[in-house]
Amino acid sequence: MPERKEKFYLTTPIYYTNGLPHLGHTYTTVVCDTVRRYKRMRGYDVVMTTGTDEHGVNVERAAKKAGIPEREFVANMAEAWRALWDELGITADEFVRTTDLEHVRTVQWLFKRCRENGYVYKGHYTGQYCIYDNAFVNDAKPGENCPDCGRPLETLTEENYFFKLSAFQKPLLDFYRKNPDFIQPESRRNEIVTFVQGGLKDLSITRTTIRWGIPVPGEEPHVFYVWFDALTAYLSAVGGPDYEKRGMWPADVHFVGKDIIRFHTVYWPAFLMAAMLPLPKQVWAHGWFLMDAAKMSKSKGNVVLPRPIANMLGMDALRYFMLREVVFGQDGNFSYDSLVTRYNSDLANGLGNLASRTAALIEKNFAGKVPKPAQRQPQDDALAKEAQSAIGEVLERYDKMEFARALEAIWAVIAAADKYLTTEQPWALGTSEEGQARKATILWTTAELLRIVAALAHPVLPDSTAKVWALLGQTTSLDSLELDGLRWGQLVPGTALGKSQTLFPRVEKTEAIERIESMANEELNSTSAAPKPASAPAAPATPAAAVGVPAVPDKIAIEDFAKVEMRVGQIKTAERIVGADKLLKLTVDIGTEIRQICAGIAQYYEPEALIGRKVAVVVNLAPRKLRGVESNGMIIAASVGPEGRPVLAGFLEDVEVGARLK
Ligand code: ME8
Repeated sequence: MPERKEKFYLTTPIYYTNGLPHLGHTYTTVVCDTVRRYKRMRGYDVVMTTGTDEHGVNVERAAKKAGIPEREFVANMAEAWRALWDELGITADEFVRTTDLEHVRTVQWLFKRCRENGYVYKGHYTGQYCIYDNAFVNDAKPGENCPDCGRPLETLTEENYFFKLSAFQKPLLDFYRKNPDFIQPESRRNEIVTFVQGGLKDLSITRTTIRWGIPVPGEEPHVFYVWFDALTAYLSAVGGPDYEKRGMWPADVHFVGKDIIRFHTVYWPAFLMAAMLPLPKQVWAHGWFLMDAAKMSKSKGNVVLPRPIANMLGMDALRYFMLREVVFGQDGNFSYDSLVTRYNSDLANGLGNLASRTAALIEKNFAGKVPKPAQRQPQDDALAKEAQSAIGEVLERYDKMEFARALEAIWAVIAAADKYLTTEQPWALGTSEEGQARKATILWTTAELLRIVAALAHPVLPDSTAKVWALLGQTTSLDSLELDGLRWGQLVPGTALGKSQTLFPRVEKTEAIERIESMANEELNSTSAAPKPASAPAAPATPAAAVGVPAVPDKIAIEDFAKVEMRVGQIKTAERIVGADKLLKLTVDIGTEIRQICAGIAQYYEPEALIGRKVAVVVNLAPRKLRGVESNGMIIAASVGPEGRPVLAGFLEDVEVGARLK
């Protein structure tokens, strides 16, 4: 353990504000949060930064589309990101926004230093530019599509400031050689070394075609190009030009996805070298979370949202799954099926069951107080030895960012304890003095093992391990426990157990998946990536609501309205949906076909009373699932009163089924 509190500074990427977080962003952020918690438990003074990357063409466009000023657009988005992390229990110390004044000041300062040192010059650049990725695509020809996102490239010529990246080939290669751990994992390191060996072109770092960016002082209309701006956020979060005062820079580790490794391991150290500033110690690039073997992205429509999973199974379950299922650094597949399987087997039947069994036995046999162990037998010692040696192994695994291995080691101990209880059968021992003594030893041993498990798993499962900790009657905060002092044998006999509670209630797989999916559908349908417009009333204070206020500009053109196809429909059947008290499942004749549509009117309309009724139907909505039931359209209703009572829109004259509403 460090003698004086040593600092540890770690970061997630600064995420773009043209969308909201999905499982991929959650993964990097959870990893970072886990390491933050772990390092704290190792006695470090830790700072974790996350934040939002708010400049550039995409934001300019998205704000325009939403009909609100950029500044307001990004403020709402940043708030939505921050609120979601809070809701998910992510404990970042700094949330940096690239529109923060402190950040603006830092970018301008960094530029000045690079320029004063002779690494910046003015020139012209023509290239093929992907406005979605905010990057020129080297060697691309006009008319080609972006190799990353497949969108058409645009030819761009403009006066730019250039950064002399070419001057850093040798310094960078020297740096990689002297700091073999700088790029992780190893395979990525080789990739970058080869790339740099191939030669580096100077880099354009300003734009004149973009308005929404940090101005280059005295050089308007130049604004900084996204990477010079974004990467600097890591420095501005911990003091910017005054970084020495805060004492956190350089970063100990930047966690990133493999998509942005080059920016972090080539550009960023080169900018810092040019400015004569200390370089980060490590960049850790992890792989992709894939959904059905494809990278998750909103444009592919295969995004997984964290909130519905956290609501259904708890955030700890998601954290556990992400860190256990995937070897850190490699790609991994996500499926709801394996998530729920792991939840039931490792959490409900594994940790949860061991904790509740142990507590119940202590409750029953020792009036809820940790018993004093008596004479030990070899099998008790064997288990103790296994738990004690797991401590060393788990810490080593965490140190190497081998999260899956760390969890495997912890769960091996849980499995050993299960086996031990099954073999020793404390419940079958009588109440004789001898029986009680043996029971005391067995239950103290299991409880002590649980205490160690809770401490070791805490960085990954902060909530549930804190519950185990409290269950074991521990009154100190688990967050501040020093892992270096953790030893077998510290559980004090006589400690009164805390209140017993179910940590991970078992779930039925199909039902759980359906519920997660329907919550995800609801979230995706009710929220838009764009935040609320200027004219809308303030969003309610709940984070969920703050995230999802659809953008409604003041006025829309007639072409926008024409996109919505509404027709007169006639309800043929109506029934309630089991487990969804607000929804009715309807079949509706829309003239050309019979559609199944779910409507949130069950609390106000009896199904039977709806048969034959003519209603206004939006017929060209993309199908979606609500509570696992497919819905193919939307019935129009007024929303009345503060509780939003639905009142179906209807017609005073008889109208033909299928007639279009205009
Ligand atoms: O690139 N699997 O922001 P971004 C795993 N603003 N991780 C994923 C993922 C997936 N399917 N999808 C996204 C940017 N990520 C820039 C960064 S930093 C100075 C500027 C994670 O919003 C992963 O960490 O596109 C990836 O690097 C990051 O989100 C990209 O986030």
